[in-house]
Order: sequence, then structure tokens, then C-alpha cells
Amino acid sequence: MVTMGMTMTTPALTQALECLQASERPLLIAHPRPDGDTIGCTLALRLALLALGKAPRIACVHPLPGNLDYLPGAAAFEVAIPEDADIDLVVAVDMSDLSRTGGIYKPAWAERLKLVVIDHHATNDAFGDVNLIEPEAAATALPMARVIHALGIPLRDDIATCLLAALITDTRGLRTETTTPAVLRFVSELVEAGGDYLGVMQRTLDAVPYKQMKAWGVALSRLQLETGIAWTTFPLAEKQALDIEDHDDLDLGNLLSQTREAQLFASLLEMRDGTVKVSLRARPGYDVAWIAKQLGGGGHTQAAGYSLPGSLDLVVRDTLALLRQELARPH
Ligand SMILES: [Mn+2]
Repeated sequence: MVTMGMTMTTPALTQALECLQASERPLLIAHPRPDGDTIGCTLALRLALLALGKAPRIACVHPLPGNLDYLPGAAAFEVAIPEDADIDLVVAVDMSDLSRTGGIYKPAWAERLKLVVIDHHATNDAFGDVNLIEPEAAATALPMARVIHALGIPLRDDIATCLLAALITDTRGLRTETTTPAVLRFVSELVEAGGDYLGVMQRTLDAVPYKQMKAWGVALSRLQLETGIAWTTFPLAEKQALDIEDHDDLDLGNLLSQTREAQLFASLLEMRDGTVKVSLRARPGYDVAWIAKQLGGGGHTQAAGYSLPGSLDLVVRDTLALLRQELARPH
């Protein structure tokens, strides 16, 4: 691996390595409503640790979506870990704050276990004892690849496939602003090393379940456009009619962001707990991270989100007000 600075060492990388090398039974946690980055990176690190003879456990509070549950090792995910579990390290993967473990992390662990954070969210509040955070990285797959390489494990075959799944999903098929020439070179190296590029494309991206396709129909029929902003709402009644669970990620943000006339995009989903889950997208040059941060969420410049209590109408109003502010900024 010649690209992506695989031999680059930072204090955070050194500390993360020390923790992982000293650990025999680490717990790796992926975030709720898991995406390809959190799952691919967690599985890649698990494979690397297994190759070192360690006994990692992996956890995610929600079931894996059908486009990720085929990845090598996916069946090993657990949905809960008891507080007194026999683990000796916790690794949080692809999450910007501790609440993103979805309750898997137990506060009592802070006394006895080190917490390593491996992430790329600009809004990450460095909540670990060790924080390997690369906000400029296209995906957590990049710092994760550095960790695995530094552990002495080759980035090939199943590990390469897991890292490809992470990179390709988080860049929406290599089309985000963060998809640099170095990222593209790294992708080609992973493919040369046995990573299943075509399989990942076919099985993660071009693999929308029928139910989700129907949901897209509802969301698109409710699509609205005002100067530069495309947005849609998904009321609870419509979700129930289509048998959609709250943890189903409909990926509406990415769908809406293809609307040619708009620079900013929002999807607002009514949830069963009385909150509204908002997903924002921005074209290159625009920024939605500050909006999410201001409303208690997080994310990236081009993709961010948050949840707010209140009616759909109220959250639409507050969200549109901030999106109009962003649109009005000089660009
Ligand atoms: Mn990510």
C-alpha cells in the first residue's frame, strides 16, 4: 500500500495501537441504524484482530440492513453486551459522540476499560481516552486502514472487501467532495489486493429493497422544491402503511440530493417516539454540518442529521429557516 500515507504515524495512532496490542478481548461497537462505514470498518478490524490471535466481540444495537449482512463476519454482531462482560477494551467505530453507541456502551466501563475512538466526523467531540479522528477523511475506513496496516496485517481479501464497502458507501459510490485522487488510488489498491469491488457495488449500493423502493415513491410524491432547497416529509402513518421500522434507513437524503434545481436537501421522518429524524445534504461548497450541530446533531459538511422532539410541521419550519440561512450565505 503506497497511498493514503499508510506509514504515517501520529501520537493518536501510536496510542490506539498500544491499546489494541495490549488487549486480548476487545469490544468493537458500530453505531445504530448502521451504515457501510461503521459496519465495514468494525468487520475489517475484527478480522485483523482475529488474525493476531485475539478474541474480539462486535456489537450494534440494530440489526444489519440486508445490503451489509453478507459481509465477512457480519453474523458475529451482538445487539447487547452485559455490563459485566469479559472484555478488556472498547473501540467506538465511526461515531461522533458516546450516545452514538446506542446504549451498548455502559457508563460503568469508564472505571475499568479504555475507550478508543476511530472516526472521521468533523463534529467528533473526542470522547475517548484515545481519539484517532481524521475529519478530512472520506470515510472512517481510512484511519481504520492505517490502524490495521500498523498492526502488521495485510489489507487484502476479506479485509479489503470490508474496507471497500466502507469507502464506497460513505462516498456514495465515490462521488463526494472527499473522494480525492489518493482515495481513488487506495480503492484501486484494495481491488488489486483481492477486494471485491463489483460485489460491493452490486450488493451494497445497487441493492435497494422493494419496501424501500415503495417508500421512495411516497417520499418523492411528497417532494417539495423552493429556491435551492428540495425537501420531503415522511409521516408516521405512511411508514406504518408500508411496515417501515424506525431503524430502517430509507436513505432519502442521498436520493433527494440528486435533484438538479437544489443545492440543499432535507428529509424529515416522523418517529414512533414523538421525535422527527432529519437528514440534511448539501452540494459541494455548501455546509449543513453547522445546522445539525446547532440543533443537537452532527455529521459532515455535505451530510449531517439530527433528531428533534415536536410535530413534523414545527421541525420542517425550523429546518427550512436554517437551510435558507445557509443558502443566503455568500458562496
Ligand atoms: Mn462514516
